[in-house]
Amino acid sequence: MRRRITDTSRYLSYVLRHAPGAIGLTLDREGWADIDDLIASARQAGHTLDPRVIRAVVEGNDKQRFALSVCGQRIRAVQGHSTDAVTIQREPALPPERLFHGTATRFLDSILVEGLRPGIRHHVHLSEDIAAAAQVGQRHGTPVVLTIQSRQMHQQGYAFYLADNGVWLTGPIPKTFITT
Ligand code: HQG
Repeated sequence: MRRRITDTSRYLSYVLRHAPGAIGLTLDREGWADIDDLIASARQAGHTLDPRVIRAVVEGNDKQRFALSVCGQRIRAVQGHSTDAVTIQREPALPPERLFHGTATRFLDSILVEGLRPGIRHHVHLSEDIAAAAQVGQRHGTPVVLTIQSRQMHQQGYAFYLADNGVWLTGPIPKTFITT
């Protein structure tokens, strides 16, 4: 079961965040997909999804990456999108004094010149705690955690959003707000 949960979680991340069109799935602007449509589109693309496994992925996910609608008929990724099909409307939020961004040492030179960029995603992702940021960085190589002066940015007009799973989101971060 664990293996199926991991596989399904990866697959859902791919189609719900990045490439719904790859399986002919339509998401609304808020990122929601009808679960029956999702299962049917996946099947046509040669991938079998089990509704019980989908539910287990949503409920058991370590990072709460996905959410079900109140009626239980729809599913979405709560953050991390790159697809242009989705623009989740979020209320701007007041960030804490500092937030943390985990990255890899090999990106440092570039980041300290260019600042942090969202890359293919819609936002730069930030964590409230250093350990969580270090785990994010580890995905890319030897991790390093950068400190972001988030309250100062906010005071200067930069918008911040808090995703339902506690990940902070913002736009590009100029280097002046970043310390190693
Ligand atoms: C780096 C995971 C060079 C940036 C995590 C990062 C997160 C630059 C990489 C979520 C740069 C992009 C997002 C610059 C940024 N020069 N490198 N100017 N600006 N970078 O995966 O933040 O497990 O798109 O530091 O938990 O690593 O998928 O972003 O290393 O919340 O749910 O470019 O993905 O969530 O990598 O991760 P990513 P991320 P899930």
